[in-house]
Amino acid sequence: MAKYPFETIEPKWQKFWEENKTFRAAEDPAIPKDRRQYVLDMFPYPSAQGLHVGHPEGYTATDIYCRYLRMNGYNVLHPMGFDAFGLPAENYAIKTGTHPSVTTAENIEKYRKQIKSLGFSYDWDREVDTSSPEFYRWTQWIFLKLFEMGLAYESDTPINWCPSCKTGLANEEVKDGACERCGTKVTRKRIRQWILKITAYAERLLEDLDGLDWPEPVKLMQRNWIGRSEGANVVFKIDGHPDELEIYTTRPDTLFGATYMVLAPEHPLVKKITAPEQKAAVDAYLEEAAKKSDLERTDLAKVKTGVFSGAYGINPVNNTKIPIWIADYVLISYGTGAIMAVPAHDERDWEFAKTFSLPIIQVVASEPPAAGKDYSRELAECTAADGWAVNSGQFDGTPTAEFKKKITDWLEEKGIGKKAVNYKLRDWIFSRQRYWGEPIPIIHCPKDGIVAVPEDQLPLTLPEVSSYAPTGTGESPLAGIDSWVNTTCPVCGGPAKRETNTMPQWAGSCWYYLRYLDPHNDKAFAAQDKIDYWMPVDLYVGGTEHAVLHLLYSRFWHKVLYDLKLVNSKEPFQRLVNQGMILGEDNQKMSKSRGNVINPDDIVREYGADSMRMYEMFMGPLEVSKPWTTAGLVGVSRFLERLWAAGEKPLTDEPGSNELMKLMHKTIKKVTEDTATLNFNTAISAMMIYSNELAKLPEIPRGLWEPMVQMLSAYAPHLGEELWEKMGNTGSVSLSDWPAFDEELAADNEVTVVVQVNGKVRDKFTAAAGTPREALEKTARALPGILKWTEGKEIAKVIAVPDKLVNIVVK
Ligand code: ANZ
Repeated sequence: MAKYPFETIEPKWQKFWEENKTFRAAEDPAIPKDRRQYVLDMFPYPSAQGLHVGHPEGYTATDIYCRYLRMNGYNVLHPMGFDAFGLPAENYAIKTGTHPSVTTAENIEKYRKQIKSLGFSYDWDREVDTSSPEFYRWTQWIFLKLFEMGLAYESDTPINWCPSCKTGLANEEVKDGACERCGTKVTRKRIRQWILKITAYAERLLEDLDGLDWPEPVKLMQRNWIGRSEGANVVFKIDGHPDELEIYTTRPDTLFGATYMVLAPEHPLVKKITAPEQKAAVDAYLEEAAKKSDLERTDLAKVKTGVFSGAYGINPVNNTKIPIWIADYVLISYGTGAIMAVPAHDERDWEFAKTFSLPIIQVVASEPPAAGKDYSRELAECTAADGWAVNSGQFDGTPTAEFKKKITDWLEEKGIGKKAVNYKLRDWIFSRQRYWGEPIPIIHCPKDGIVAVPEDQLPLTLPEVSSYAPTGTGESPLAGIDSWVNTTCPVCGGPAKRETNTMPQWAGSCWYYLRYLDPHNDKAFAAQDKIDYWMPVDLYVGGTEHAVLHLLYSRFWHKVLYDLKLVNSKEPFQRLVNQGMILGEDNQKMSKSRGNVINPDDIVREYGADSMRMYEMFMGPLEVSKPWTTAGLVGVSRFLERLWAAGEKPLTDEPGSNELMKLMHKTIKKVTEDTATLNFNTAISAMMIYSNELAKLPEIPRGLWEPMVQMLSAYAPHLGEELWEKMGNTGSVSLSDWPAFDEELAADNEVTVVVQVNGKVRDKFTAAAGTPREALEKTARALPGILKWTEGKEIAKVIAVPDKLVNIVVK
């Protein structure tokens, strides 16, 4: 078989597309809104390692889809860029002294080349680099809008601190108590921070999830992260004290079971109500608690600690005096920072009561209370489930849900309580004490306080520094550059100092999808008409790792821009698809230490970009994780070789047999529907079956060959272009119309063909009814689920029963 010359074809067409700007997107007003599609990839962080096989997976999927849409008359926006601020470049700078901008530029160059070598149809004129001043000028501008709206504020708070990266971390960046990046145990450090008030948007971030076409697990993760909880705030009097103590509870129905109360160590009442004889013990406890992270404090498995304040609260439902304790399992940052403790029905309170021998009173029973039944005995274990009230005075027998409502109404009537909603979501710690990020455009003036850098002075560019190493004092390396730090106040003109913290790595990706719309605009982050033309993003494809970070932060920024009437949609990404992970041949996650990493460059060099693209799409459904198999890759590459060979055959103007005509219409229908729904693997199988039939002919009817080449061009665009040209066409196949099919001819349905190895069912595939034996056999043999069983074995016999099954007998 003639070797398929991808080495010459692929660069040839890449050059053609680049020179002709084939995939430039323009805002043609004649194309109606529903014929415009904005298809977005999660842009890469340009690391020193270069692209990994996971990148081409999502990028190929969107590329096929975009090519399909264009050929169907859609105006498609499909851009690419680089998320270029971040720690690796900075850490490398600390080691080698190379400026992060130098390393970043080199890495971007490498990524761009790699991405281009895969033949994706991006509009490269729209490329963005979040670390370029032209880009981050607008990141800073949006920050100033947040500041003007009171959504960016300074606060001296204890934050998560990574002692190794020497920087503050957002809650989202802490995994199991350790720094997400380096794995070092996170500690608490009180430093001055810039914080974004994402909590002001909690309700809307939650509500608007409903209207999004996103994978349910991602929505669920966001819902849990936002963590809406409904309950009541209840006011307790403090015995012999003028102050009152307000608590938050989700179980106001358990008020009769409150046997003590707890204040968070940081609660302002601690100092006021602590009895003199308890002061020494309380002070010692506060000091210990300050050293722990929220995670350590709330860990259920940890031994509960606490100290008695010496004061008593008065339970409003029965006027019982209950002791007020101070304990670090109550967080100051949630609810009111104080609780009523109901050990019978709350696990944490149960542990605490057991530790400190506090009373436990059951107030919920698992069945309606029977007359005469005794509920005064101590429970054997804590039960959090709903049930019926007991030991609750006139409310006995009331079901939990009803009781919650009743008691809340009662509290509201008395003016000692009210309905309350709380969120787990915390405000976003937005400053980093590092160099390679956007400088925060703020000036500190001794007279005027915190002042915004005037917009016309943006971008506020990063100055050169001699050392990139973090100072570890809680200040960024920028703090060491006097000439940059010392400035004048824009309000009074007096001497003032610049903010030296930088923004976190998430800042640029919060809005990059908007910059693609108008990347060279120096008057606005994007022109309004361009935003109106394209937004929201119709399809966003990327990995699942961004479920709560990037995808929540960008939704928040987008809503702020929406409130400022700067964007036209409430949500940035209407539809989200998560690609599955590509595993190593050993079914394990690819990693250097396992030595199972596949380098896309090697594959492109050896088999060509089209084989790489086709194979990654043929491996299985886009959303599932699947292992790499070299045999599978070779199979796909042979398929492309056969197509190439078929393309060398003479074309005839004869129409071809009725049978083939029918198969053509069925194939077009299948490929059309599967491509539109991102079911690329099954579309590829259909093309394989059809083209194998065509390849058997001595001369191929033009009318049968042409649609094959067109459909192929979405998947294997270089080969598609070359075959199109060989047919005598001029111009790009990607500008031709997607082939149409005749419903009637395509009708006759598909069948599921079961594939057995030695009589055991191992896989199945769908094929057009009537697909001949040899075609079934070929498809069956190439299935990844079958190769597993046949590789390295001798195939003794293959039995194919059309429309039913293929049985492969191996020795
Ligand atoms: C009494 C009670 C009885 C509670 C019961 C639970 C079960 P979510 O669902 O997470 O919102 N709580 C309130 N504020 C707290 C704080 N700052 N730190 C730690 N715990 C706090 O949980 C709300 C429940 O967590 C509240 O309801 C309160 O305990 C506790 F059978 O009040 B509950």
